[in-house]
Amino acid sequence: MTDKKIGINLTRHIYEKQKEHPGATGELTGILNQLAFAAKIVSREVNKAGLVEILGLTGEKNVQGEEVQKLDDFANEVFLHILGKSGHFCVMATEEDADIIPVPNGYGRGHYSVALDPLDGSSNIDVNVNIGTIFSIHRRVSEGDDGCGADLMQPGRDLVAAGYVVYGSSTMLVMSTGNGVHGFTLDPSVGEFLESHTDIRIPEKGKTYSINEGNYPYWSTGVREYIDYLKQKNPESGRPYGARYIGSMVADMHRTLLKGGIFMYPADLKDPEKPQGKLRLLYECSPMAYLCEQAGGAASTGRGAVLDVTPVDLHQRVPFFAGSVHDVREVEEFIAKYD
Ligand code: FDP
Repeated sequence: MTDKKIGINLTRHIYEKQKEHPGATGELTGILNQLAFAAKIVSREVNKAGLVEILGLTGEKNVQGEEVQKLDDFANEVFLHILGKSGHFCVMATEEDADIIPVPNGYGRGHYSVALDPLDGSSNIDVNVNIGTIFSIHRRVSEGDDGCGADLMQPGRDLVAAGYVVYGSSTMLVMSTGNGVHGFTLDPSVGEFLESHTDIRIPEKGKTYSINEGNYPYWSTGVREYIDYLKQKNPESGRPYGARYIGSMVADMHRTLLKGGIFMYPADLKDPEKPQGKLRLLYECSPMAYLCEQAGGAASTGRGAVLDVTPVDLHQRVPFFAGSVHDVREVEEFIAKYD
């Protein structure tokens, strides 16, 4: 029998990567297994969402002032329950909770912190469009028993692992532990994530741009000039670019990782309360930036690497431009020139 016939599951993949690091304790393997388990539970619920009473709003608003969907709530509970009791973490944070989340008593504290967007792209839930989970894992920096905010508020450069799960035409887990980016597709018949995309590399230059263009009047001059430029006819440089925007960060980034191009959520003047754009640093931009760089791409705030931003707030937002190196450098040039 060959690996090709049976497939390599996530556990074996992580185990084999771990063997390349003699000092590894196996804790990261345990973490990724628990994340995969939680993702399977959420995937099961997403797949039958139209059939059971789980579509729609809870009637509450989250810390960001956004309407909470029932599936948002469910995914948040599943991930916190499973990860909180895994013994691997000292503290957690999610998009749904204003403050850091302590690990429940009686389950031990581990050497890591985790920040999560349990269900990203919530506005797409009710219309059966891809949604996802994003996770980022840092090694704890505090001492003592319980972890604290400092364990979470670390630059993306110090991540030890990050990834996402996309619940789409199939459920995929894409992650990196600092050795490239690898993708695993859930085989529902055996209930395992099987390796399907080894060492994902982002093409150096893309053909598509991905942005909510309805926000055009609210962008800076640099961003508007860049988008106008992408739409000009210039076959030698591959323009005009095609447009692709799902409005679900995980799905848009998944396409960008596999096919190249650029995904953007710039700062805009639409909402004075969100002058830095919409996407959150800790559990959206940092982990996606980590994956981009691990796949040979780039991720920028427009003025520097996202991974170099030191967080000052748990739910901080940053402008985000990520994907093919050529395209990210080009938007940076426009921003430097016009803004
Ligand atoms: P959503 O509001 O549906 O949860 O950060 C959340 C997010 O989706 C991202 O997944 C997505 O890229 C972005 O917001 C979409 O925002 P716009 O609706 O403003 O385009």
